[in-house]
Amino acid sequence: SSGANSDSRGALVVLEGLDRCGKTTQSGRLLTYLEGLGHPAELWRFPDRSTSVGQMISSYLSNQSQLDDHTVHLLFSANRWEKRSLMETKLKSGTTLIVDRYSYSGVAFSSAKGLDFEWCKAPEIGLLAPDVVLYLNIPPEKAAERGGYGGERYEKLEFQRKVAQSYQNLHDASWKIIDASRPVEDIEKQLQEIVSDCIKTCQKGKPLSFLWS
Ligand code: DGP
Ligand code: NA
Ligand code: NA
Repeated sequence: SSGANSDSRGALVVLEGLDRCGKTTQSGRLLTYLEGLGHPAELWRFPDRSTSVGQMISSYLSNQSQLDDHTVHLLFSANRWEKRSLMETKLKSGTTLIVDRYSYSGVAFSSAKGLDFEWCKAPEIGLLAPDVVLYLNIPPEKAAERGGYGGERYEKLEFQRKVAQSYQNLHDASWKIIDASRPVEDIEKQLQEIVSDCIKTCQKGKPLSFLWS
C-alpha cells in the first residue's frame, strides 16, 4: 500500500451489554460521529444474521428452531470466525470497526445458561481482541422497562439477570464501564471521547492483539 498513513490501522471498538441497554442506538451515533470527522469507519454487529450460519442463529433466537446449548454456542462463535479475516483486512487498511456485540456476549449468554465458563471462552481464542470494550451498564430491571423486549429467546428478565452476572466475570483492562442509565446525549459524548483516544493510540502503532489477551 502507499500513502503517508499506510502504517496506521483502524480501531476495533466493541459495544456490549444486556438486551435493551442502548448499544444499537449508541453504535449508530458513534458511526455518524466518526464519519463526520472523515475517519473511515464501519458498523458491524454479531450475530451477523446475513450468512448461512447467521440464519441458523436467527431461526434459533426467534424460537423457530431448537438447538442444543453447546451447538448454538459454537454457531455464534463460527459466525465471528467467518468474519475474522475481513475484520483484519479492514482494520489494517485503516478502517475503524464499531462492533455491536462480540465474544463477550458469546461467553456471557451461554454461561448464563449454565455452560462451563472456560469451555465457553475456548472457541473465541485467536479472534482479534478489541482495542476497547464499551460496556453499557444498566440494571436488568431498567432495561426490561424500556419499551419491553422484542420476544426473542433470551429477552426475559430472569435470564438477563444471569447474563449481567456473567458479564461481571469478563471485565479486563480493555473495558470501560459506561453508566447506561444516563441521558443518551451524555453517553454519546462519553463514548466519543473514549473512542477518539482509542483511535489515536491505534494510529500511533499499537499492534493488533488476540483473545483472550
Ligand atoms: P442482538 O441481535 O444484538 O439483539 O442479539 C441477539 C441475541 O443473541 C441477544 O439476546 C444476545 C444474544 N447473543 C449475541 N451474541 C451471542 C453469542 O455469541 N452467544 C449467545 N449464546 N448469545 C448471543
Ligand atoms: Na435482542
Ligand atoms: Na442489539
